[in-house]
Amino acid sequence: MTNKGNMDHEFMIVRDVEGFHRELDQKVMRLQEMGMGTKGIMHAEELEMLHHKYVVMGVLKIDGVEESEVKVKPGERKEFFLTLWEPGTYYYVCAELVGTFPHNHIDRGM
Ligand SMILES: [Cu+2]
Repeated sequence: MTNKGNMDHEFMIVRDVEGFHRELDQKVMRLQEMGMGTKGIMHAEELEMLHHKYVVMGVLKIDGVEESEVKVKPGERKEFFLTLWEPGTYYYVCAELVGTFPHNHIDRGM
């Protein structure tokens, strides 16, 4: 995967994309109401926890190492292996907030 854009992106696999999207929006809104700034929210532990709640684990590997997501910086290229063990519907999303804050990249169709 190559990031040809000028913003950070990530690739993660989720099953409940609507639940993740909704909770992400709600959490960002709640942190804003609490007075947290943009940078603080982008690096908030609460959002990281939300990623962990929804991400499908055990399906992504980079250089043989299991990862929960693939992060790519502008211009960066990363090769990874995706193995889905169970049949079903999976979604690949980018929940980054950079460049779209307070919205996330899922809102932009990523
Ligand atoms: Cu993105």
